[in-house]
Amino acid sequence: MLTRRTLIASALAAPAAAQVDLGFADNGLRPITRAFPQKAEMILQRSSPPLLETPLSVFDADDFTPNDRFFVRWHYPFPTRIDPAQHRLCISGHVGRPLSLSLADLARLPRVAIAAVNQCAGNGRGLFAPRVAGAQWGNGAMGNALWEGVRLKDVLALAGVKAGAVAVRCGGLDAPIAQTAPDFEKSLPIDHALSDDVMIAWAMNGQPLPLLNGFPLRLVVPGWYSTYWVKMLDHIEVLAKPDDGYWMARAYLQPANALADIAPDAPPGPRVPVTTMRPRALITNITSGAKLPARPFTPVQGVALGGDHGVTAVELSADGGRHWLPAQLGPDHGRYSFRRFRSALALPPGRHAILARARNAAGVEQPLVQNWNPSGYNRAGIEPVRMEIL
Ligand SMILES: Nc1nc2c(c(=O)[nH]1)N[C@H]1C(S)=C(S)[C@@H](COP(=O)(O)O)O[C@H]1N2
Ligand SMILES: [Mo]
Repeated sequence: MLTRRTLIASALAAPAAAQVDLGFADNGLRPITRAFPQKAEMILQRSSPPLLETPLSVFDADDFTPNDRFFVRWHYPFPTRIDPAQHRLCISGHVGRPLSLSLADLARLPRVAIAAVNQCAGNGRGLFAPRVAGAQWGNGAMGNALWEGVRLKDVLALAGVKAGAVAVRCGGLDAPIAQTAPDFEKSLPIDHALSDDVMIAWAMNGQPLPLLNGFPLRLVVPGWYSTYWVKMLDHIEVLAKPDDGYWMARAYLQPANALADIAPDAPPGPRVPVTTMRPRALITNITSGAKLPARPFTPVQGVALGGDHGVTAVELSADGGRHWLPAQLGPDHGRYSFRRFRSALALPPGRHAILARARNAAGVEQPLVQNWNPSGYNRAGIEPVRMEIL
């Protein structure tokens, strides 16, 4: 399965000129690109290292996001040529037996497959008001895939985690250009690293990982933001003390409350690492600003994610949240997957703001008012779609 050499040739070539309107009020149009290997049409946020966003219409077509439309995010340059036969995953640190595992070694462990949403902690950042610095994503810095591989805990068991371990730090083949910049490494608390659902994946949607999505191996941390889903995974270090590295101690911190919400003019206050995702529903068949012909019922559909618990309900409102109508839910691919919803609303001619609200199995529901924080993380509020019936 992992026999071919992957080559990225024209990856960093100039983008095409087409523009797409993401519905930003004052945040500009985005160029469309087809210039990246193993990727079809994507919204270009940055060429190098690449930031590629999935157009919302892709989520309207399927519960699973095709690999060639799946978003891409890198902090640092990464190798563009990887020989899977030479790749090794090294396990070191607070273990009884340090290991260097080939892909063939990993393939001998019990296999698992989990459908899970990979969502950037900054998904929707470009919609924050007031605006915040960082990649100006619309809501396409996410995707749903069936991930296949092995459990992290089974790999750690091979190495033998010693008593007193507190965290598991993971890193990949990418590296900063400046020697002084910190390597991109992320840690999971030991209890989470040893939980059943955290995976080391080599395939998504039945195919080897695309190079840009982490070929040949990546961490998959279902229910947690994708900053932890380390790509091109090549080293795992078991730590006997908390990770004080830049990417855990200084970056990806959010206000220490459930919604990561803080007033724009408030002092920073206590902060905690970004971890679990919250429920979200996004309407995918109507874009903001659409003008649609009048008909008895206007179809409204989209995708929802439940965060770290499954989606239990999606409700729609066309009157600012006074009345809610339950939408019909599509197939259940497991608690971490996208769940589709569909309904039809009787909308009279005029302007409307359609609201879709998701709830998860823990009873967490999307708030009407958007949360805000200066890093643009954990966007969780309802996303109104403003449209007009002619
Ligand atoms: N090695 C490595 N892994 C990484 C990153 C990175 O910069 N390097 N970025 C993380 C972040 S912030 C995101 S949003 C996801 C994006 O995953 P994708 O490119 O497969 O969509 O990768 C994560 N894993
Ligand atoms: Mo991210």
